[in-house]
Amino acid sequence: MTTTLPCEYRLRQAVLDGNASEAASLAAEGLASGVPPLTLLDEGLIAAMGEAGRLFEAGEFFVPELLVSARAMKAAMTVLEPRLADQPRQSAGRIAIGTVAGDLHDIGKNLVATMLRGAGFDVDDLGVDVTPGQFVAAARAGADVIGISSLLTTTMVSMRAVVQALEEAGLRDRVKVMVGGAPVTTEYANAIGADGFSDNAGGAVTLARRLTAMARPS
Ligand code: B1M
Repeated sequence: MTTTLPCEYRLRQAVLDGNASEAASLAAEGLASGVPPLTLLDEGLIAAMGEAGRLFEAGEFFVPELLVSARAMKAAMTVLEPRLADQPRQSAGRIAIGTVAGDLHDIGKNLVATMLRGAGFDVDDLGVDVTPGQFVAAARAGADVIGISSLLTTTMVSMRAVVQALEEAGLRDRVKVMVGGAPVTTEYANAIGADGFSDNAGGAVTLARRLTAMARPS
């Protein structure tokens, strides 16, 4: 008798193998067979990227392997995204989010943006390698919350420059700042004068709701 492994486990393996078409098909198969999109995300995609990071640290994966795994994760995300964001639309607030200057990691930031959209926020995705001036421009354009992501210990220091640039532009009283990314901690967020930190996309939504309520007191 042959047993088929659960879809989320096969999805995790497809991402680790860097097989983008297989990852997209398994995401679709999982949804069609009733696996919740968040299970496919957490136990398939996020688990795979965690393992890819472990293998990279152990010297078993190199940058090309990380890149093909990231590409496979993105292919599966295109399938999952509409299901993660298919809730009723009523603007919960405006958020501009980006990966800090010098940093090109965007998978976590994209995931946070998707979950925020799903929760009803208007999200302005500024992309990667975003300068303090670009964050300031987004705040001037009406964002209630500025979201900054950083995955590198060498780039997380630039988050402080964003908070300072908002202060210098006279916008800090009006706009809230939330930060996240693997090396970031609550202590670090407090130290640079941010208003909040989350270590995952679901928590980022809860935090964004709280900060928006503070930015728009009734
Ligand atoms: Co990079 N990389 N990488 N990499 N990479 C890390 C981050 C690393 C930890 C790997 C390792 O050594 N174990 C390491 C950093 C070490 C450090 O700083 N201490 C590292 C390194 C060293 C590098 C390079 C310098 C490698 C090199 O070139 N020698 C280079 C830097 C390039 C640059 O940015 N300038 C580099 C490049 C790359 C790739 C391009 C190959 C690729 C990125 C592809 C892409 O993003 N388009 C890549 C990848 C894939 C990784 C790992 C393996 C996975 C990152 C990821 O996508 N995780 C990563 C190892 C790891 O993290 N385990 C690693 C999945 C994602 C869902 O999680 O991003 O943490 P995460 O997001 C989470 C939370 O953090 C949170 O919610 C998300 C969802 O739960 N969150 C927020 C994130 N942003 C948030 C914002 C919020 C709130 C919550 O509010 C605004």
